[in-house]
Amino acid sequence: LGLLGDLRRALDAGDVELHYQPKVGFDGHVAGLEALVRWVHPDRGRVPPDEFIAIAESSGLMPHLTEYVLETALAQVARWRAQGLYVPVAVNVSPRDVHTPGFAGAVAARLARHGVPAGALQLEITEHVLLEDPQRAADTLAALTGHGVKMSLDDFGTGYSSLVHLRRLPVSELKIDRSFVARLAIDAEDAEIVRCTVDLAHSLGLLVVAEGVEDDETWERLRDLGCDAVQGWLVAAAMPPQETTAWLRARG
Ligand code: G
Ligand code: G
Ligand code: NA
Ligand code: MN
Repeated sequence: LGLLGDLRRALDAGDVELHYQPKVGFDGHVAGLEALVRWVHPDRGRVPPDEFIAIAESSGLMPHLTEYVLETALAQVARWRAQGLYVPVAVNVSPRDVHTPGFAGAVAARLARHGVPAGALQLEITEHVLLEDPQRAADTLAALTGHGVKMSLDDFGTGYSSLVHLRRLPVSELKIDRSFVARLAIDAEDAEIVRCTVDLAHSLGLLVVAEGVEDDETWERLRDLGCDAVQGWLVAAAMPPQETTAWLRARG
């Protein structure tokens, strides 16, 4: 319980950091960066994001955490753009955010305040957004895409993924969960699942990103299956902002 108060204080003090993990195409181009929160607790050290995100979710702190992440990420995008680095950034949003009244307008206002075009922001959602109030979620997502913000469906294939969800959500990208990607090169069933997912996504006009790519063989299999981009430790782990800047520059 002390952790919740500590997290709230860390957000107020700006002590929660964002790291950035690249998504790259098979020709090496940088398709974007995913912002991932990192919190180093003064006594406990690094707290796993899953742990404090769960705390934020259950305590009502999530909208505040998301505002913090959006604010920090957009300030960074604006800084990169001022340096000639035009890379889109993806921010994870929780179902709670999508159900917060005024969320879409608040995102648009934040973009305007930072002078960042909507196309430079992507929001990663999961199918869980449709659990509570599907119509309201659909309205919010439609408003966001109406503003020009791109939506990405994260963790695809886990839980209760369904074609109904995929058809109903205005997303332009689908991310194949790393649980299917990890054993792709050695497990024929996982390979088949990935193949079908890529084909399905493409038939719906979506881009496909594979998460958790750790070795060359998996990279090659994904390329051969027609996947559009990959994210994973083979390319780079999530990096602090300055290291990300150096990485982007080295990439050209
Ligand atoms: O790097 P990794 O351990 O960062 O992330 C663990 C989990 O935390 C993932 O499911 C990821 O989507 C989630 N996560 C990371 N950053 C954020 C964030 O800023 N907001 C939300 N809602 N989830 C995040
Ligand atoms: O749920 P989401 O897809 O947003 O979470 C991304 C999580 O995956 C983060 O915890 C991130 O640190 C982790 N991750 C990123 N690349 C790799 C990878 O290549 N291998 C593994 N095992 N985890 C990864
Ligand atoms: Na994500
Ligand atoms: Mn994921």
